[in-house]
Amino acid sequence: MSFLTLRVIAAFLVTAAVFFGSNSISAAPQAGQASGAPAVTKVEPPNWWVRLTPDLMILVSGHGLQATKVACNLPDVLVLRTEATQGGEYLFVWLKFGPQLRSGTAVCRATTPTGEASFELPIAARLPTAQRFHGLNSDDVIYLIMPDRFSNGDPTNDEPAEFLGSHDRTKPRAWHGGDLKGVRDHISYLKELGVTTVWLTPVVKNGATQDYHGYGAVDLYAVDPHLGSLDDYKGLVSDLHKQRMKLFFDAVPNHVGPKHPWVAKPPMADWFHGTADKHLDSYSPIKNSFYGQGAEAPVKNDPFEALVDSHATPAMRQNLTDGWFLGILPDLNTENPVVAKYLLQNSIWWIESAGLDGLRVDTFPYVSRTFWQQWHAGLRRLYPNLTTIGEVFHPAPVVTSFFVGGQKGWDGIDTGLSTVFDFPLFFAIRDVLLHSAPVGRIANVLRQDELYSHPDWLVPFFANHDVPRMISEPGSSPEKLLSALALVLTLRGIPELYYGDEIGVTGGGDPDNRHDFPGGWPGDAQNAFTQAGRTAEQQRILAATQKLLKLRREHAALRTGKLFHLFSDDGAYIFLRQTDDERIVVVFNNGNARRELLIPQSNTPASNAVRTSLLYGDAVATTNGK
Ligand SMILES: [Ca+2]
Ligand SMILES: [Ca+2]
Repeated sequence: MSFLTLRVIAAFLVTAAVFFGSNSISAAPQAGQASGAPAVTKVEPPNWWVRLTPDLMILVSGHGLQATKVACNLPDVLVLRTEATQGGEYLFVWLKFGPQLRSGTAVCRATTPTGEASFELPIAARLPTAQRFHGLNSDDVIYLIMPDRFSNGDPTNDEPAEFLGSHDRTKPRAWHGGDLKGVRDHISYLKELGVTTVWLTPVVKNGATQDYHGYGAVDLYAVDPHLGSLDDYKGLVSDLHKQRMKLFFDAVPNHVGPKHPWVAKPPMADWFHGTADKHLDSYSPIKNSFYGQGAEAPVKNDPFEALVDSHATPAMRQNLTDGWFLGILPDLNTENPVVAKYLLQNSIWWIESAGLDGLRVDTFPYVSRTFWQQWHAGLRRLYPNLTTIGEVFHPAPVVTSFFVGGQKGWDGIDTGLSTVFDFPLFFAIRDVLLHSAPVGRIANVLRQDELYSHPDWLVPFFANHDVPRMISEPGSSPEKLLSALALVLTLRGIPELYYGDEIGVTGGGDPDNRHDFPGGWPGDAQNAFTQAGRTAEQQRILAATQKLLKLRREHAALRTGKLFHLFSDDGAYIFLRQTDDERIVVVFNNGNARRELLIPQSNTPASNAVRTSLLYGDAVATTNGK
């Protein structure tokens, strides 16, 4: 039997403020376009693939597009029907593909009362799927990067011509110049660190000067020019795949940015839930006191209780699912089948374009479960192994598990979602390490694992881009950071780490938790990507992180072993992970002094162990088989 041990020096009370990290930005109306001869300005999707789907819906933007007839030149591209909206500023074209379809470019002509306009749809053969669309399992470790803040691989794209004034590294809410090439340039750093999967915050084109975070989309079919091009994105995935690593795309079907052209001119009257002038706010009307919570209790998480409650009225849920997030972000009407089709095709387009292994799904509970069921069914028909991880920002497993697929909720709906980020464990780890909460809180989260169809796919984490850096919380320390790291890397699931925590990057709440990675920019005072450039403290934290990741790689029990509680009280938690070949015990002491604990071995998976060897840490263990 091996023995692995962790220690923590001290614990103090702090308050963690957690909130979602999008910025407030106001809608700007688009200039009106005179009608006249028809013209096409945009085609969505811009291209497609042979034998991927039997049909396709195209959204053509422009003006004068009141087509009386649309026909395409390829014999196996059949126009089923069309619909012009907004006085001819949008034209929907539903295509059906014949069985003989070959790769090529379909040229489609729209005839209108004032003339003719054409658009092209390149249709390509699919790339081999063997090395793509694999999905994740507990052998993987996710590393979250906000690409604007990681590394500037291409200074020429720091301030694209259409976004003058957007770049300023001295301003925490401005674009800083990091990009896809910067991530690509540091794949060897990630490989040496020991993570397997990169999750990038959204790379789609954003519209406001403060949208460096990516959550204010204005074009769902383009890479933001600050970050690079679609070819840069495909190249990043290709380079990661060559290293047997994976890429996650951050999908946001709930909303777009206020500057999206649709907000001023929606393609359909009910494209959004409400309008820029009149809409609900996503904050629930449910007061804390409704479910017996203290009315004065600080709000630390999103209010999803009414969604889970089979007794709630539709009125109690509507603000959550139909309201504009933060009262600002335009909420897509995912009950409109045309919107749903657009969003499914958009996800397929990104997955197919880049060979993605999965999607992180933003603001999951804010979208109807019927939409998720259909969206996942559409994705799984093509990519059965794809992993989707939902963001459900809530501390209760009974709430987070409600949104995971593989099981039906009270509404009879299986959302199809692979798994969720383990926010209950996140809250427990932070409360234990930072607020002196009883360590038993960790076992209390784990005992509820059977609420999930696949607890082994849960994503334990202690930090992301929406919460203050662990190391900078009041009362925190490098030892607390390392304890949090060790817990998420040894408990069950697919762990997620947040860029920079491996070297102890500091920072408070958003946007202070999104500092530039030191050394990511030419001329940076230090380069923490290299050992020579790291401070002694950064090197110490990095070496410990690498060591823990290496142990996880080398010991299947830490990845796939069954987890047993051996001991739990206010100050310590001891668990064992077991496979057929090994047993590893993890000892977590949240006190500032050594403890001696006597753990009965009888009738536990440790029952006949007579020898231990230390894998990590500085505890001493002796066993006598009893
Ligand atoms: Ca750049
Ligand atoms: Ca919504």
